[in-house]
Amino acid sequence: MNGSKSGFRRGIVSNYPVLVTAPVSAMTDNQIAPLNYFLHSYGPASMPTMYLGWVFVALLVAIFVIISLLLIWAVLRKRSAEDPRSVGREDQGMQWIYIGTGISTCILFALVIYTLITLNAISKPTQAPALTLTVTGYDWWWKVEYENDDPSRRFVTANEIHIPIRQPVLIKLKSADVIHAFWVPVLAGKTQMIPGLTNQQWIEADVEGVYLGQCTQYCGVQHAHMGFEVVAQSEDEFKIWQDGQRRTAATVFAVDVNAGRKIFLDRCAGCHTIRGTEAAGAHAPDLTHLKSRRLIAGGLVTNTPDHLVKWITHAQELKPGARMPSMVLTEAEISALSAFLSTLN
Ligand code: HEC
Ligand SMILES: [Cu+2]
Repeated sequence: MNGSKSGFRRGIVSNYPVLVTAPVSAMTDNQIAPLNYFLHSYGPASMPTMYLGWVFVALLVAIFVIISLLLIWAVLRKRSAEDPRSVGREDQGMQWIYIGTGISTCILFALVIYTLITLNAISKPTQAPALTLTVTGYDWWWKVEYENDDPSRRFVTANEIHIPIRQPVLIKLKSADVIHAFWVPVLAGKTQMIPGLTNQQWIEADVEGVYLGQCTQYCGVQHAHMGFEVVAQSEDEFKIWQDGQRRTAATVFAVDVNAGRKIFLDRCAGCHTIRGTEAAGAHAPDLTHLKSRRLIAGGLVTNTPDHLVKWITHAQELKPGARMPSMVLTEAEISALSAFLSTLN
C-alpha cells in the first residue's frame, strides 16, 4: 500500500490543474493564488479589509524607515567623550518626547477610527442576501444546507458551496462537534463555528471562479484536511446547478447498479444519505450528487473514480482518524459499488 499511497499523493498534485477546466492563461488570480488575500480580494466583504491591511503596512513601514533614519543620524552625530565640545546631560530634550508621543497617538487614533469604519462597512451587506445557507462543521468536513421558505426546495450537499456572483449570501455557521472556523480568504474574514451557537457571516464574489476555503480553528488531527471550495457562478449557471442539486438521485436500473445500491444500503447508509433512496444517515456527507463535486474528503483528493475507490477502501490511510472506516470490500463489491456511485450525478 505504501507505494501506491505515495503515488496517490503525487496524483493529487498532478491531477489538480486538469480539473480546472479553463486553460492556465485564462485562469483568474483566484485560482492561481487562492490564499493570497493580502494582494487579492474578490468581494465587498473582503475588499475594505484588504485596503485596511495596505494602509497599515504602508504606514508602519514609513514609521519604521523614519525612526531608523533618525536613529542612524543620531548615532553618526554622536561626539566622542574626549571631544571638548561634548556636553553632559541636557534638560531641553523633553519637548521632542512630547512631539513624538503626540504624533504616535494621532496616528494610532486615526488607525483605530479607520479600523472601526472598515468593520462597520463589512458587518452587513448593502442589499438583502439573495441566498441563505447553513454550514455545519464536522470533524473533518462541511455540511452545506441551502435554505428555502418552501421545504421541498431545500437541499443538502457537502464541502462545495455554489453561489451566484455579485449577490450577497448569508451563511449561518454551526458546529456538530468541536470549534471550527469558516474562512474563504479572498472573500471574507474568519468566523468561528461554536457548538450550540449559530454565528453569521456573509460573502459575495465579484468574479466567477473557484475560491478555496479552509477551517482555521485547530479541530483535531485532520484539521489541515478540512477544506472546501466556493464556486462562484453566473446567475444562470447557479440556477442550473441548484435545480440539479434539488433533484433526488436518479434511479438507474442495471444489474451492477442494483447490486451496488444494495451494498450501499447495507454498508454505508448508516452514515450517508442519498436522497431518493432509503439511505438517510446523518453523520457523513450527503452523497446524492456526489459526482457533481470536484474534490472529496474535505479537499484531500480530486473526485475521480479511482480516487473514490481508494478513499472508500483506504480512508484511514489517506486521512488517518477520519470518521469513516476503511471499508473491507471484495473486488466484485467494489465494481458494483463504483457502478452505483457513478450514477450519482
Ligand atoms: C461510520 C460512518 C461511515 C460509513 C459506514 C461510511 N462512511 Fe463514507 N464518510 C463518512 C464520513 C464521516 C465522511 C467524511 C470524512 C472526511 O472527509 O473527513 C465520509 C466520506 C465519504 C465520501 C467522500 C464524500 C465527500 O464529498 O467528501 C464518500 C464518497 C464516501 N464516504 C463513501 C462511502 C461509502 C461508499 C461507504 C460504504 C461502502 C461509506 N462511505 C461508509 C462516514 C462513513
Ligand atoms: Cu475544523
